[in-house]
Amino acid sequence: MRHTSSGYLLTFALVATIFNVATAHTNLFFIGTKDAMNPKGKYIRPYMRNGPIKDLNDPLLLCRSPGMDPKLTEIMPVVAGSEVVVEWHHFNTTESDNVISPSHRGPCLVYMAPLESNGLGNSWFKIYEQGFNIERDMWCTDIIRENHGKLAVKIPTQINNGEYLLRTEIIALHNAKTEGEAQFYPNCAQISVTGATSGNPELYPISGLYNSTEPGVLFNKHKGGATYIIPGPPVYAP
Ligand SMILES: [Cu+2]
Repeated sequence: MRHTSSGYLLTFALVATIFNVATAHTNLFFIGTKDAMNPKGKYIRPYMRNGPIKDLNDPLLLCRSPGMDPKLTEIMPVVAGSEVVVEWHHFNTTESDNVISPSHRGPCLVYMAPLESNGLGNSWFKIYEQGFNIERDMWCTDIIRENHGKLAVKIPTQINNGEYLLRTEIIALHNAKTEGEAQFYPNCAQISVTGATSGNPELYPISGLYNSTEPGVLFNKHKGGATYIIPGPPVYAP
């Protein structure tokens, strides 16, 4: 059977599109502690899709959630200074789930904001970041895949007690050499912190926090992870 070259191209594009849909993306499924994870979605703001946000002005960059009413989501009690464990998956929790496509390499970042802000305005501080590990030649995404989707994050002690949004974010850099093609995968959980000693972290907005041409967002993966600069403010570490 004879095909025109454009027919081949069309078929190739179609297959590539299906392949992408089937092998991309991720969402935060669980939050808990080292001892026990909570049921799927508990304490996590509802989400509709596992695809990325690419437009830095998209309001979904906040939490990738259609439901921004805090009352839709329960609030997980957390003691300051302890670790919460967050767990991403691609489609499901079977052994064969790849957490996120191996092609989707990049950093993980975690932020907190007082729940009463609902994440709007200057309300966020960064509590965790992991980019590229030179000794292990692994990005944070490689490490969470190795850990079956899990990442442990310490809640700071020098903050005020109260209710917070906990925003997890993966940035997939596989296409990020083109402006506007870095892929952001944010999710938000709701936590209530006790046992903190008070503190005064500097607060930043999510909208406008990243710039489409800064080196942590516009990045050619072939330069290698060792040169990578994680975007956003420094981790709050009093
Ligand atoms: Cu994807």
